[in-house]
Amino acid sequence: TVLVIGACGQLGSELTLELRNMYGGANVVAADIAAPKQADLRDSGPFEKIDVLDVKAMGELASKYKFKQIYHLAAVLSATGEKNPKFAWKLNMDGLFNVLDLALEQKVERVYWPSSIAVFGPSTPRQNTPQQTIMDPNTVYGISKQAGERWCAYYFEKYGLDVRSLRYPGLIGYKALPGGGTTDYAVDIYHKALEGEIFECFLSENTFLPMMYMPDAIKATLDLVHAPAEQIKVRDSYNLSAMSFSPEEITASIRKHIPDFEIVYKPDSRQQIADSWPQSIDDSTAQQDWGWKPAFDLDAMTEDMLLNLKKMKDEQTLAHQ
Ligand code: VAH
Repeated sequence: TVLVIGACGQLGSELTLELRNMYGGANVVAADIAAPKQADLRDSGPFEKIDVLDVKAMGELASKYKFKQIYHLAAVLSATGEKNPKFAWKLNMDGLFNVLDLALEQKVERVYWPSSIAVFGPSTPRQNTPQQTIMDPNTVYGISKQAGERWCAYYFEKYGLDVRSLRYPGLIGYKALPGGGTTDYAVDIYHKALEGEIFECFLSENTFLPMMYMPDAIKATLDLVHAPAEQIKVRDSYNLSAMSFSPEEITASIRKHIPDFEIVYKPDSRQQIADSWPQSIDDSTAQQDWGWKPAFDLDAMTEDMLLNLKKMKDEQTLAHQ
């Protein structure tokens, strides 16, 4: 059985659905602090309401199902974390410790835990950021991801736990709305463009950030988890990349489909977070070690996002009639 913690989140909901396609719905347990709202997630397999900080409940869950793999995706993201630093640190770190210790106890074969480009900071080289480089994150989220990477490497080296990790760029998907990320303007922009609304962008027009379309992020995650252990040379977290773009560039891409789409730029506190992150990532180590190769560039993502968002909205309209 496979456990996905944080299964209702932006990444978790899509990863759970893909894992259920691969392993069968009944073999993938979705766990989160609140029940799923998405019908396909709710109706495709078992759900367990749980707080990853509740050690007792986590132990009972593991005894009930005997997990072979655990994907631990529950975390507070960058922007939200800055509003509640101590809670963000507690959830992100104690949640990880609970999962790592549980995995050791239950002899779980594989643990997956996401890191982020947020582990890099203002002194990190911002172009083609290397796999090994200076890391001075200045968000609680980034600090928790940097510390989390060190602990994952420690549990591998000291206890032999096969835990694997990717430093995701900003992730863009159409199924679940994101929660509190600095890159999430790039999801909201598609919804507003489709609704014919003017989009207020909280980053300035030339803010370049590493980004990835959700299908590529899901493929990278499953390719990494399923790669033979001897191919995995990086045990803190792999740099991962697909594209980099600015609000100006995603706007131009959208206008190829919706010519009169309008955007206004109103940078807020998230601008400082974005300015502390890399503008492009060198993921050659992931390419060499386990054959990573993205499929979607900006225009391919825009086309697929608008097509699927429109389909979802039409279905929702039909359902409400
Ligand atoms: C965030 N979407 O913005 C997340 C991600 C690289 C960004 O870590 O916090």
